[in-house]
This record gives sequence, structure tokens and C-alpha cells, in this order.
Amino acid sequence: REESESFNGFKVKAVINENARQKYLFLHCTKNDEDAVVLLEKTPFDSSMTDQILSDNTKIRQTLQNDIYHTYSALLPENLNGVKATVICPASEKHIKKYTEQESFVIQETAELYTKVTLPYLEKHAFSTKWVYNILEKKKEADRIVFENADPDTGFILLPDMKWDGKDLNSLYLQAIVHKHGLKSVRDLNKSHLPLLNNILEEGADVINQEYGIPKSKLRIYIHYQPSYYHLHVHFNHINLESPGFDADRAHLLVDVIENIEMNDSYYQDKTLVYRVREQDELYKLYQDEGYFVDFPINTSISSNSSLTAAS
Ligand code: M7G
Repeated sequence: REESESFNGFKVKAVINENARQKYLFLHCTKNDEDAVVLLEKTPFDSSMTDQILSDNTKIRQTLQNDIYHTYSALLPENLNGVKATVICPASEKHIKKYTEQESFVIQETAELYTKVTLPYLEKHAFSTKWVYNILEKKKEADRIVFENADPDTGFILLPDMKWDGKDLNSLYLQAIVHKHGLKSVRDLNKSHLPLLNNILEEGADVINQEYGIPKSKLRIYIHYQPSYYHLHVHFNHINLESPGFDADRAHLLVDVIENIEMNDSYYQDKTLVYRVREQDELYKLYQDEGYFVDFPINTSISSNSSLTAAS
């Protein structure tokens, strides 16, 4: 749906995250007394448009000249000067926290800790997966579906991720969302899901090659643990995309997941899984209550005479 609207009516309450290198700004706002999260991100250059970028339509103003060195501030024409804006409204407290910069901690989640702490948490506190069911039931984003295998057990829908502008192939980002209900995360996977996982890997990669001309050797295909949304989905990125989501403390490559399960049916039920939580995450608080961080006090200084204390 392309409609001309504006940000009239949005009031900024706080800057919750910003990054000059990655060129994004996340804001906590209100609109009509409802909380909103607004994510602003400069879009990549379109390298097929260099003729237009370096043309009369781009206005430049010199800021420095020294010998052969010249710098300018440049104003590109509107169609080449994009900012992607994502709005979450009404946003819950949890959404605001999700996008707020904060300290991270590593958790080594044993099978026991999963059952005792994590599972009760995600059954109670996880984000709603309404948007996922809207896609699976074709109520939303139906026109964006790139591929569907409609089998209820081994099928999935492949479509562009909300994070992708749909244009720049170097930042290609698609999601494969499984049709099967009840698979929360990698923790639930075993040999019975291999046909599903292999379909996603093979059919997903084939379709991306056909539709976008990007071969499997250029794709990073992975599952998050912990995910934000506990309905199994697989991330497909162009290998050139730098995204915080593929860090070692979150991303599990789909080929590894498949091979681990092939070797051991209960691999993901038995394995200690390592991941990052952030200080405002409910899960972090629950692990704190569990005494998980007791051996590694976070805010206490080592010793008042220690040089480490002075340096930190
Ligand atoms: P995740 O691993 O559960 O959590 O991935 P993360 O968001 O913390 O990475 C969910 C993925 O689904 C993310 O890459 C989101 O950008 C994407 N996503 C989230 N929503 C709400 C939507 C949506 O409404 N539509 C689409 N197409 N993608 C979404």
C-alpha cells in the first residue's frame, strides 16, 4: 500500500538508540497518546544509478579544499536519498526495550535451565506472533510472498523481511516462515523436522537464485536463538549484509542445525545453548532471580585498591 502520509502528530519522547556508522536513529514517540517506536535508517546507495547521482540534479557545496583534496556536502535528488522508516504503534513496553540500547550478558542455557527458566518465560512473556499468522493465513503481505510450499508439515512461506527495502540486493533479507504450528525455536527441532528444514534450505535457496539471481554460495541462512517471535522462521541474508542478527551468540546456521540433528536426534534438546540477553530483557531478570549471575557479580568492584577498578 503506497500512500502519502507524514509524521505529523508524532511527538518524540526519547532517542533510544543511534549509530553514526550504521546510520540509524531509533525514537520512542507518542502519537494520539499511544506509545510508538520509530526506526529511521538511511538506505544504501543504488549503484545502478550512478549517472543520476553524479549529475546536475545533485547539488554540492564545498566544505574543504587542500591540494588535490576536495570535500563537499551533497544533496541528492529525492528518489535517490532514501530513509527507511519503520513504525510500531501502539508499541508495548517490551517493544520500546527491544530497540533501546543497553548492556548485554551471555547466558549458557543448559537443558535444565531451559525447562526451568526459559520455557515458562516464553510461554508467558513472548511477543505476540499475530503478524506471523496474518502472513500464513494470507491476511497480510500476501502480495509480497515470493514462494510457498503449502504442505502443513513440511511447507513454508518465503517473503521479504520487514527490515529489507526490497531493492538493494546486497542487503537482501527474506524470511521463511513454517506452516507447522507449535515449533517455538531450535530447542523443539528433531529428526522428524528434517524434511521441513531441508525444504527450506533447498527450495528457499533455489527460489532466491531464480528470483534475484543470487546463488546459494552468497547466502547466509540461519535461525535465531533466542528469537523475538516463537514461531519457527529462518533468516536468509545476502552474505554482504552486515546485520547484528548474525552474531555468534544468536545465529545458528541452518546447514549446521540440519547436520547436528542428523547426527543426534535430541541434539537441540540436550545441548547447552549460548546466547546474549540484555539488561532490560525479562529473561535476564529471571536468570538473575535464579541466581545465575551470582558467581559473576556485575556491579561490584573487584577491590577498592585494584588498578582494574580504576581503569573500568
Ligand atoms: P527473530 O529472530 O524472531 O527476531 O526474527 P529479531 O526481530 O529480534 O531478529 C524475526 C524477523 O521477522 C526479523 O528479522 C524481523 O525484521 C521480521 N519481522 C518482524 N515483523 C513484525 C515482521 C512483519 O510484520 N513482516 C515481515 N515481513 N517481517 C517481520
